[in-house]
Amino acid sequence: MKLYHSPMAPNPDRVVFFLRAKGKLDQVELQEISIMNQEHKKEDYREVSPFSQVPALILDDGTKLTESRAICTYFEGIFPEPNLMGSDAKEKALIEMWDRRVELMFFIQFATWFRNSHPMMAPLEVPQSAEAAAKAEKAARKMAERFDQHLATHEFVAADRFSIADITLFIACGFCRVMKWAPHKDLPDLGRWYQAMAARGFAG
Ligand SMILES: N[C@@H](CCC(=O)N[C@@H](CS)C(=O)NCC(=O)O)C(=O)O
Repeated sequence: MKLYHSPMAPNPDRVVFFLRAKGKLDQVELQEISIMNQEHKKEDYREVSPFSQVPALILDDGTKLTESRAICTYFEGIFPEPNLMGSDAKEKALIEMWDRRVELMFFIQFATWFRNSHPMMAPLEVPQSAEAAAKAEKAARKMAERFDQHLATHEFVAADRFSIADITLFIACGFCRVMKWAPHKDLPDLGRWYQAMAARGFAG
């Protein structure tokens, strides 16, 4: 199995942190792809990932998985312990619900803000749109407040135990640094949860 990843990029980190939380990072061959050097746009990588995105996992039989959550689902199947995606129907649904909220309502909003406003992203997001950035920033900030409220009464994001939803939110909060924003420093309950997650060591 070969995992193409880019350290510090959030979607590849999601997979790497997930594997580390399972204690299985040594079970895959890792290959780094530099997004800033546009290695992901080269012809040979396009054969690995048709949308030129990282991460990508190539299985030993040649199957290509190129969505971070799908890659995590595969690892959950082959490395079932510790369980990070739910062990019964209700838990699976709760964890998926929260993980999708983090991804769709927070992380993607933040990424839209970042990609449409940061000069470093200009070559990748053509054309950048100030209007899209402003709308997405508002949505991301609002969602961070909602997570803060949720975490005031919950130790974990989903299902009252550590799961992929915690990993996804942890990465999203950390990635906010690229816009000089640290939601976990602004918001107290998000901050308490973030420190507890950092102490678990899955981020390396
Ligand atoms: N839905 C994909 C998104 C992957 C994605 O957007 N990866 C980013 C890095 S975090 C990327 O490859 N960006 C390159 C580009 O946009 O040109 C997943 O979750 O795997």
